[in-house]
Amino acid sequence: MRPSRFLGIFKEGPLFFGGTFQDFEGFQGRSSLFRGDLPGFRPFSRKVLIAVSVFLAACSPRFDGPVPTAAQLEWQKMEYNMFVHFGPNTFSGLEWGKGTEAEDLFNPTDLDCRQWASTAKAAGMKGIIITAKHHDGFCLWPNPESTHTVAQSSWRDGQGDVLAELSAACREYGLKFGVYISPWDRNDPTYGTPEYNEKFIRTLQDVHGGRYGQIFEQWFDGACGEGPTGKKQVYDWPAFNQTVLSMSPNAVIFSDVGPGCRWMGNERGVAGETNWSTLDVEGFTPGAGAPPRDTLQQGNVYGSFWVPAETDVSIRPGWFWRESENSKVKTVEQLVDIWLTSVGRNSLLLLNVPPDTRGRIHEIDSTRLMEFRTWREKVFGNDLAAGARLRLHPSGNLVEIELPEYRTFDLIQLQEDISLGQRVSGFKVQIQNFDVALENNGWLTVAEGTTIGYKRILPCQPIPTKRIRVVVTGYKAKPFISGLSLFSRAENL
Ligand code: FUL
Repeated sequence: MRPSRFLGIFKEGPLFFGGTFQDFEGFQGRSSLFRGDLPGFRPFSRKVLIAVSVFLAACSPRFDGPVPTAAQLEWQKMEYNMFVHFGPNTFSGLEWGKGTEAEDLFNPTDLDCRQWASTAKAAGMKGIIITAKHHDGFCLWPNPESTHTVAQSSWRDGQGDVLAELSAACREYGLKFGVYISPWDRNDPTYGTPEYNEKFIRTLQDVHGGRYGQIFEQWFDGACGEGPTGKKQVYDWPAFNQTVLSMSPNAVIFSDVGPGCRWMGNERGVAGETNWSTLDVEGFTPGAGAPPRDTLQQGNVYGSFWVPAETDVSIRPGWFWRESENSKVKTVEQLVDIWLTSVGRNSLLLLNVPPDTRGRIHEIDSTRLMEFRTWREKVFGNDLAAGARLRLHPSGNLVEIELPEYRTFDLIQLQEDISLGQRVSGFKVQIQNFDVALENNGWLTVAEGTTIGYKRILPCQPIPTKRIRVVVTGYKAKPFISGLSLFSRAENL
């Protein structure tokens, strides 16, 4: 590789970015960047790679593919949120309540939404999404459209409102607040008639009307079973979406096909190794009319809409708490695997942590969440790319870094600047080590893949090296790698 084909970059600092043009001293114009006579590497900061990427984007041919909205970009950066399944099922042990349960069944003895919020915060999560209404139809708030709510229960003499308490707790702890409102309703007598759609729209309006503050995500499950009269509902999805967006314009709407974000296709926490944030949605609906599951897992390379994947998975076998599963809370190792196959594969992780019959997150679950956070801090808190120097090929196809000394890592994290769309369709990460690779000038491929997206984390063999390069082998448009980090499980645990 001729040095004249690289950009020289000159600023000290760690290897992660997020900066602006102003952060880059040499960013005065093209000539100051293309330093054809550069003998070698230059130190760089985390702020520089993104600045150069954006500069290259400006020089690149127009890219007409989908890009995220500001709300979707913010959403993606959250990375890790808490899902809360709570309601009559918590007390019955059912996963799908029948809708015939007496309202008094819902009777938490010590509800503490601040404990949920403080746990989520301490776990490193950024938001909480609660089942305001699950398929049994029971509403955790006094929904004037329903006669099957907390208002009809004797819990707190019918004066309780879980959404009010949780939204206030989220505000207090600096978390975003989201709601799951199931269209499938096994209690409502109008379910199966057009009247139900009108009622459901008014239900959405009630929650999004402002009394619970801003709602960052509306979760729509696609399930469409029978109601109390044995009829199924024909859902008016366009009207549901329009209602939410008219009242909460920044809400990201989850469903099998978005429009804000999509179901990732399974509940095991394993997103596709190839995972495009773009999807073809025309002709599809949530539920039975959704695209095949492998499409949901992988997205569509030339999909015409930006519909990033959300990975929902429970910390327990079931979605709702039951005592018998106290011994089955996922281990740190399982949670780490899920992190690598969700956040590490360009999706957001929505981890379900169901409160118990007291209305508190059980000690076993909260302890596990803290252990998991400690793991992440130990491993991801020590970026072995710190202090490295960078060379970036103007094409964007090659990023090469030189470490200050030999280092050994077993996880490689890459990021694309997705504000410019998702572009990379193939890449290799190579290290130089003449002891293990005699040919190809000592370069050895230690990881390779297809998509990168917002974040991609790849395990690799731990081989000491000073030089690493990312070779982009396929792309839809000029690629913009905006982050590269190196971590070691072996050395930090
Ligand atoms: C599913 C529902 O049927 C489950 O009960 C659960 O709420 C899960 C997150 O979505 O489709």
